[in-house]
Amino acid sequence: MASLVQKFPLMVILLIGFIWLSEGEACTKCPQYWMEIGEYCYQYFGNQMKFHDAEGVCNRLGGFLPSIRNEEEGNTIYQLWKGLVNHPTQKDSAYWIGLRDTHQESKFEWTDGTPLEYYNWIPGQPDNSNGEDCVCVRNDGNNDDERQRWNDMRCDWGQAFFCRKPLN
Ligand SMILES: [Ca+2]
Ligand SMILES: [Ca+2]
Repeated sequence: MASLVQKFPLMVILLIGFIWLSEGEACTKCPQYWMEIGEYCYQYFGNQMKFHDAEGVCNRLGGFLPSIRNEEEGNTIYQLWKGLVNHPTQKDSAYWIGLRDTHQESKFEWTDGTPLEYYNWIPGQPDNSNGEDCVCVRNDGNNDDERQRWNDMRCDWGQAFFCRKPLN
């Protein structure tokens, strides 16, 4: 290596510069343990947590529980989840999304401030049964389209979740 440095000093300087630049570029990607999909970084937390605790974890990491703006986005998250768990057809075994009506009953809002313009409720939901104010994907149905529909449930129920933050 020493003789290489003597023979090709410029090459060594260029190589070091290239490594430095590549690492600089890595800062525009998702951090370690986050998955990059489209404009966002996702991290999955399989340990079940209450809704507000899960949202708190995401906030501390610079993100939110995911909002879902359209069918494609909902499906992206669902497919990601399905690829991560080993019981993908187990009913009720799904994940929180960042939707809740804790401020005013029946007025659902996304925690990240996204306007609520798309819904994918299970028929008959939300039913506010026993004061349900937080929304999850229920994983109940005969196919992927049905399993990624939403149910309001009690916020103090434990669920797995994703955190999401924008790629920047
Ligand atoms: Ca409610
Ligand atoms: Ca419900």
